[in-house]
Amino acid sequence: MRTQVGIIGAGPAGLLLSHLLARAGIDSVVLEARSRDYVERRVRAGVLEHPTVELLREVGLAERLDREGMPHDGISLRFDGGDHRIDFADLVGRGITVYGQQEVVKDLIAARLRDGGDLRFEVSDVTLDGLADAPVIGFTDADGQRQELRCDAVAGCDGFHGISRGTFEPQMFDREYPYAWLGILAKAAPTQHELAYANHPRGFALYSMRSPEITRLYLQVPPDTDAGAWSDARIWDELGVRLAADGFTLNEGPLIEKSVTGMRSVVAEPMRHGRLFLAGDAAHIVPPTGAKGMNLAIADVRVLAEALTDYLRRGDESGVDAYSDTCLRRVWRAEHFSWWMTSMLHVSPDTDPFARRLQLSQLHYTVTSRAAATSLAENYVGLPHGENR
Ligand code: RFL
Ligand code: PHB
Repeated sequence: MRTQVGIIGAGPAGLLLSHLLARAGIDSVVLEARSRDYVERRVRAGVLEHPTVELLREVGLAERLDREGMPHDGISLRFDGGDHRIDFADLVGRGITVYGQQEVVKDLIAARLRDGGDLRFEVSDVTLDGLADAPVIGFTDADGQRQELRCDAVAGCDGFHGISRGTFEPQMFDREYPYAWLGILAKAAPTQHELAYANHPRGFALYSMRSPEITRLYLQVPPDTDAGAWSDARIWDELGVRLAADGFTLNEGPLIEKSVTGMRSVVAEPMRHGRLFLAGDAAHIVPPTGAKGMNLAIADVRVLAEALTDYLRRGDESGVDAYSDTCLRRVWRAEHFSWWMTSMLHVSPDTDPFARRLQLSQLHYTVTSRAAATSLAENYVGLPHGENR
């Protein structure tokens, strides 16, 4: 088999890359380890930055997003018994959209299949060879047949636990945090329209949602927590305590999902090795506090699609040569923002009284200084694509 770009992984990065390349007349094949059903149900991110939404609109992927996505003009920071709104619309004139990652993935799969895209699910034993000049991807297809896919370039969009990054030795930068998030989806109508990030002496909590009927909530827990050890009643009690604010009520309901997510920051440099290009979680991880992971994956593949198009159409290598540096500037900005939000909002045994006073000072400053609030707002809604900072 032959294609121009072999894409490993059908998450937001791999699927969107395939769509953007197809629009530019470039062929690709997407190889995914899981089933279509699995990737369409995997519950993850929920916040789309403004530049992400604009891009999805520009490339014809926003029909359902514009109907079902929930535009938000702000968030609130809850601490010291007070609830403080950060008004994105007023501060930066842009907002975010709450729309589940699995909805983005469903829309992308539907669009690729409608356009005749080649998506192979349930492949296994993926191998990469010839990355210096003539890439060959080996894989076992869903019927158990061994296959070889020759291509001009490979996009490693296989997430944090994929195989692409392991084919070379990028320099790794990382931080682990002494906590994790216990996330739940509840069949309960949200009682407020916007997200609330709470810093409570007992730990962080986040109030989010997926639809007018579904609430999405998170609790900071110790890193080795077994989700099963938390009964539904204990989760609701703890959420009630940490999210408490004047006039706020928590609607309880049956839990549809319950899982624990580790928190880490990781960057691999460079994001390119010969004809292999890493994108999304395969190259970098952020803790979820800044809601940046999926948005970064999308920003990467926008840059990569343009670079590969110039290279494969006209032999112009300037874009592929600049790919890693271009992406890493945005990646490190998001790494900083996510680390900053995480450090400001979580309380752990490492948070000594000095660190606690610093957190509260930073929170008070952020909600009372227009300059500080604007900095949070412009990072949260997403810096414009193509701006290098
Ligand atoms: P993905 O989505 O992990 O997709 C990688 C795909 O590659 C497949 N794969 C392989 N396929 C073939 N062969 C192999 N050897 C393979 N190995 C792996 C996998 O099955 C998978 O389908 O990576 P991608 O596309 O880079 O997308 C990144 C995002 O998924 C991720 O950054 C976000 O979900 C992070 N994230 C959030 N991001 C946001 O922008 N906003 C948020 O609000 C937000 N909240 C979150 C989050 C992630 C969370 N979890 C569970 C990690 C909240 C949570 C709880
Ligand atoms: C979510 O709704 O899943 C969500 C929202 C904001 C975050 C992380 C996750 O920072």
